[in-house]
Amino acid sequence: MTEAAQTREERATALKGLGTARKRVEDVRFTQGKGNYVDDIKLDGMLFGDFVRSPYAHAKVLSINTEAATALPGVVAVLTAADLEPLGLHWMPTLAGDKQMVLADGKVLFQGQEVAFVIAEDRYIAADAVELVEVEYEEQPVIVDPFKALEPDAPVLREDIRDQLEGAHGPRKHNNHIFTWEQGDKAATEAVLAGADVVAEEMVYYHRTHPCPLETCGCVASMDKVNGKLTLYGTFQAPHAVRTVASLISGIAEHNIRVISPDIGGGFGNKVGVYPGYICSVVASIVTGKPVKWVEDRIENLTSTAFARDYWMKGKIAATKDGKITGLWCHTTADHGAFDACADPTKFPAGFMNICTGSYDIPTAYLSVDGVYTNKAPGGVAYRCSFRVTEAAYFIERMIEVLAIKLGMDAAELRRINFIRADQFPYQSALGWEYDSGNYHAAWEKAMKAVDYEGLRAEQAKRLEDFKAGKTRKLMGIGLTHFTEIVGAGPVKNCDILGLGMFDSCEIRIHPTGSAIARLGTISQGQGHATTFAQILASEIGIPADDITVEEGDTDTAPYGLGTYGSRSTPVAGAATAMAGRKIRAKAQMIAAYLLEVHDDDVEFDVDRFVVKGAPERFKTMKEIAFASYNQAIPGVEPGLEAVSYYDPPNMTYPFGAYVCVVDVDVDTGVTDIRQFYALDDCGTRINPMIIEGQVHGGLTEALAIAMGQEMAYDEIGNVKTATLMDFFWPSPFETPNYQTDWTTTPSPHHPIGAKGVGESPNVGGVPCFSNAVHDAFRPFGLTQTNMPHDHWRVWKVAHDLGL
Ligand code: PCD
Repeated sequence: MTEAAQTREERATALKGLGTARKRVEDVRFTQGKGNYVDDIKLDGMLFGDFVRSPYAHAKVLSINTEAATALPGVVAVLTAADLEPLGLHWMPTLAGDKQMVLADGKVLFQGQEVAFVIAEDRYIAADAVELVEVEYEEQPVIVDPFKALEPDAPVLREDIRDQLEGAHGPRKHNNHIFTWEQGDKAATEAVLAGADVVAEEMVYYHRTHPCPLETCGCVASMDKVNGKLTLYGTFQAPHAVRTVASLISGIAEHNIRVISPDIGGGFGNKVGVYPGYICSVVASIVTGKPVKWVEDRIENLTSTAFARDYWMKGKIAATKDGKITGLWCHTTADHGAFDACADPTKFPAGFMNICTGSYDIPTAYLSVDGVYTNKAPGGVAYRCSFRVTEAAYFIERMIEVLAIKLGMDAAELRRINFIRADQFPYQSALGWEYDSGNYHAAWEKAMKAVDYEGLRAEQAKRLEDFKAGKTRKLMGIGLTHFTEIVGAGPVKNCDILGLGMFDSCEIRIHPTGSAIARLGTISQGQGHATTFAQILASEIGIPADDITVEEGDTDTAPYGLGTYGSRSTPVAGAATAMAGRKIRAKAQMIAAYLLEVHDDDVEFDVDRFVVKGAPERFKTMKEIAFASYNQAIPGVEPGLEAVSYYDPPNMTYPFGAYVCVVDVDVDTGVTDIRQFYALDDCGTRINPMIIEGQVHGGLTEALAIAMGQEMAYDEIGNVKTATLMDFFWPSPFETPNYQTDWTTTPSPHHPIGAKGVGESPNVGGVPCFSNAVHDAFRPFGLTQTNMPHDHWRVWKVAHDLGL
């Protein structure tokens, strides 16, 4: 069909723009095994690095003997802290303003800590040489419990900062204390608690877990000594930030460093931070003059890279006797492990934990967080959550349930009467956020109707009767959650990492024949950015998504950006994409008007062209305009059609959702069967419904993992008990239930296309929903709170302890 014969709808469909379930362009290579991951990179003469790691959680390092290892044929060098010290690289700064040993400097502070780095001709020789390095340790008392860490006579973990009373986030009150962070009005909240009709109080623990991406962390460092250029390929979620940090700590000028994130096999926050492996690979490449590859194995990934959660959240929630919440109080003890390497914006040492008032109109609130050192791995990343939002959502959604129990109320009704109303947006929360938009009541009613909530409760009551009559040994639980996320860090005035403001970027070049390339400061790890960002542009500039290449992850070509995590790509880089598109469109409008010999204001954009107002037969398509821009552009106007946008969002976006989970719990075996899971998500304008559905499925499955079995467990001397996938629960299709997905659409008022993030939402809402379902099954027998993960043993134990 010729272009002229197409209807307006046909032209719009051909663009595959916003709202289209466009197939993922990335999957052509992924499904054929043609992805290009770090471990696929093979450079001439490349060497391999491998770590000697500490078997102890806390020990002095008395000596390191590398002789036998160095003597092994094929071994090129063995690096220890003593080798890095002259370069000032035996310690490195962390993202949280602390510092971390790159290689053990006199002592080790967690099991799996990096002690020496072996460089060899191949991976296997390196592994053999690791075994030959002899390290003499002297064991020290181990602390795995953050409360014990703060006891007056607790052993001092961080000798390097002993008696330093000032930390990166204010005063330290103990040698194992990192910071105190306070938000809200303490006195007012305490007054509300003191005068309330009802106060429910609970300790809510969100256990330590790990993002555990399918592909572990790794890099290839290649120092070209002739040209003075360092190329660093790696599994980086924030390639530009890595370049800047690499320049600052190595002294190599930033223009001489090129960082490339190739395809990444899942990030989930694990690949935001900087690890000793990167530093050691760079040093090794500089020392040997050859490229050096380092790729972790699974045990290394689980035991030494960024963990998630480990928050002890003590809560008090006050309400009137008919259930109107009047105040919320929370004190969190945050176990940050041996070094404070949490990846949070600088001003937020406990991330966005202050979103813990959730979806509710809570007039008065107070939050304090104490960060504590223990003998565990450092990290503290937002595992599919925007900087501790998952902890916050779990906390408030458990506290709502606890309050419902105390009030003897239905938990759905308690939520309903406390939701922020649609007419209250933009809503100012008691802990300092301005929620951009929402319609919680509408989402909730839709969810309740979809699952036939009343019907479920009736069925549950009948089941309970049968249970009590001895006719069944299975209880039924109904889990509810209404969550509010905060994603899209963030306004530069509030959010920075190491002083780098958290804006993001997009640069577009339209080629003469009307196709285009867009480059962004973000980096996909499986999310499908090459598919969705092209869709945003297609709708903005009228060029089919199929004709737009989206490129990310090469700092030599992409505009500076802060990377992909915290569901920030759509809210920030997605906005930059739309804004850059609008710049293109503005210039295209001038060119079209010039070519059509009318005033700029007399043409209007229509899907894929500019038409003369009132004369639709007179138009110039974007294809024609693109060509003209390289040829007969307006006299005095520079040729070409390019634009760049660096977008500093005015606010974050606040996606939300209403989830319901139905579980059958076998009290004799502790086996849980997720019968139904309904997830309604509102992420504002939806770019690609199919990708959103995939994101929700993935996030819910990670939520299932966390709530029902996944944990980083330590014994009392700091041994990691879950260091392999035999012990660390990773759900397969066998354990994964069916998900019913649904949506409402409440656009963000400040985002150019009204979109909010969605990638993390299902994890943030999913964890409390699964957990609430298990708790709900036992509610009639007096259970108010039990710790996740709800694996079979723990569930059986709850039933057993309740005398069932
Ligand atoms: N979207 C649409 N629409 C809307 C929104 C969104 O469509 N409205 C889509 C987009 O475009 C993309 C996705 O979806 O594609 C997502 O998005 P977002 O939300 O914005 O996000 P981003 O930024 O992109 O990403 C991030 C996220 C996160 S954060 C995480 S964890 C995870 C998620 O993402 N990760 C991952 N998802 C995923 N997927 C995959 N496949 N892989 C991975 O790795 Mo963090 O903080 O890092 O923890």
